[in-house]
Amino acid sequence: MKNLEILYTQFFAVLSIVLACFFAPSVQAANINDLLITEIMANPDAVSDGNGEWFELFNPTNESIDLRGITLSDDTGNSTVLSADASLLVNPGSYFVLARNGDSSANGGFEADYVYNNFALRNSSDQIVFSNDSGELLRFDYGSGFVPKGGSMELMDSVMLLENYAQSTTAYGLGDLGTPGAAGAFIQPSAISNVPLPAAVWLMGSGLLGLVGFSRRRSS
Ligand SMILES: [Ca+2]
Ligand SMILES: [Ca+2]
Repeated sequence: MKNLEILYTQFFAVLSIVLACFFAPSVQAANINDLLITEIMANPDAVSDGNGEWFELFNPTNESIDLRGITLSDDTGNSTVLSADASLLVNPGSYFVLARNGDSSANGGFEADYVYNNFALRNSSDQIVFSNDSGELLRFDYGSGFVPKGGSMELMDSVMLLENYAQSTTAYGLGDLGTPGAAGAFIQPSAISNVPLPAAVWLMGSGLLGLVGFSRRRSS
């Protein structure tokens, strides 16, 4: 009877470990579509649009996301490939500012993380689209009435819906309103974990417990 109990425990311990290995979920790497477009300055007032337009990304995951080789475009002919010598990383929990002009003495007074060409943010309606060879990865559309003069629109939530953006109230540089590269005045999206606690951990744990129970019975 004791031998049967030991066999029974041993069987379930091994079964648990086999199941844990079999069903262990693959860890999904953070991707472009995890990024949030947290701020858009389409119509600066302190300087020209050609100098002062920018938009901001936030990486809410716990992994760096590489923008290198990604195409930034709209639906009306603006298109540019984001290039870099090595990588173009948006770090975990960090903001990243893409701008038309990286010279802080000419762009209204902010630091850009990346300067793009052949991409403008129209003051009426426009799109910000990130894509690669596989297709679109991230998209934001805005229509007429969205863009204020001399102020950015900041995301107040973790969902990129038009109604979740509001005009910034914080001045930067020459006096336009916005928080390029920093948290805004509103509730900011918080960093989230993109790696869920795998069920395998629980299964493995139960398997190890089974083995512990087995060895204890043996020693007793
Ligand atoms: Ca503009
Ligand atoms: Ca900001």
